[in-house]
Amino acid sequence: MHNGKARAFTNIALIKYWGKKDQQLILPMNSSLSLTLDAFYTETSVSFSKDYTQDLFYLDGELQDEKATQKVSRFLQLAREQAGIFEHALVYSQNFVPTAAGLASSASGLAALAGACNDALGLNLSTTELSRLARKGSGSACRSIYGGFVEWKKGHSDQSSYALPMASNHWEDDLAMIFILINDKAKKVSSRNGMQQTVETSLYYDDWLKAADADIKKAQEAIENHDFHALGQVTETNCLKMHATTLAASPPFTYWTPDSLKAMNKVYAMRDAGQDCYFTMDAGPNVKVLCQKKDSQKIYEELQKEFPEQQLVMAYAGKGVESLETEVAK
Ligand code: FM0
Repeated sequence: MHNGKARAFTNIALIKYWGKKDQQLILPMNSSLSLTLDAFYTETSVSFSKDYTQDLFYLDGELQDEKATQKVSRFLQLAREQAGIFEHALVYSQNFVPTAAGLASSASGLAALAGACNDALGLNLSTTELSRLARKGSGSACRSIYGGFVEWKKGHSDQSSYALPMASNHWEDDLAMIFILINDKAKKVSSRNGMQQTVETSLYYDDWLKAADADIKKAQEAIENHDFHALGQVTETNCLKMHATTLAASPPFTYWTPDSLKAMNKVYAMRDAGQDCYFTMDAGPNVKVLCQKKDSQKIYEELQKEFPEQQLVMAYAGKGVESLETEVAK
C-alpha cells in the first residue's frame, strides 16, 4: 500500500491560457499568468495497492462515474509510469468551496492529485517536475503548485513547459479577488472544448496570440512596479480579448450571461465612481473582481447592493500545494 495526501488552492489567471498546441501533453499556445487564491481548495488522498482491481474516484464522498474517473485514471497512469509502480488506486477528493458555489476547479483538483501521487509513489519531484506532471492533468493546474503570482511559461516541449513563481516582494498580500457567483442553466462548454474549438475555427485566434504575448509583458512590468492600475487594466482587457475569440469561432459561443454583463457593468460603474477594481472571467459565467485589500471591504459592500451575499466570496492570495499527513490505513 502506497499512500499520499495533498492540498492545493485554485488560481485565477490574470493573463489567460487559451488554446493548446499539443492536446496529449497539454502544451499551451501562449504563456499565462495567475494569482493563487486562498478561498477555494481541494484535498486529495490517494492509495495505490496490489489488491485493487481498478481505479476508483470519490469526489465529495460520492463515487464518480466512468467519465469522471477516466480523467483521473489517465493522470494516475502518467504517475504510475513515472514511478514504475503499476497498481490501481483509490482516490478521495474533497473540494472546499464556500457556500453552494458549484465551482468545481480542475486547477486545484489536479494539482492536489499530482501532489498526492508524488508522495504516495515516492516520486520525490522538484516543484518544477511537479508542475510539469500537474500540467498533464489540466493545464491551469501547473500554476497551482505555487502560491502568489505565478507564470506558466509555454515552452515548446514536455520538458520546457511549466510554471514558476514570480518575484513580487509579497505584493500579492495587498490584493484581493471577489468572486461573483452567477447561476447558469445553459448548456456548458468546458474550457477544454471551448479553447479547442477556438483554436481550430476562430477568425481572431492569431490576434489573440499576439495580444497575449504583449499582455504578459505588461503584467510582469505591473507586478514588478507594484502598479495596481496597470495590472488591473491588462487583466480586464486580456479577459475581454480571450472572450472575443469565442464569438468569432464557428459555431460561435459565449460564456457570458445577462448576469455576467450586469456584474461587468457594475465594475465599470464603480470605477467611474472612483473605486479601484477590475474584472476577469474564465470559461463560465462567474465574474471575479480584482482589487486592493485595503479597498476590498468597501467594494464587497458595494457589490452586495446588486448581488446577495450568498453569491459573493472574498479571496486573498493563497499558498502553493502542500503535503498532508495520511491517516493510518483504514
Ligand atoms: O485558467 O484542458 O486548465 O488560464 O480558465 O484542463 O488544460 O481547465 F478562462 C479559461 C483553463 C482555462 C484560463 O483551462 O484546461 C486559465 C481558463 P485543460 P483548463
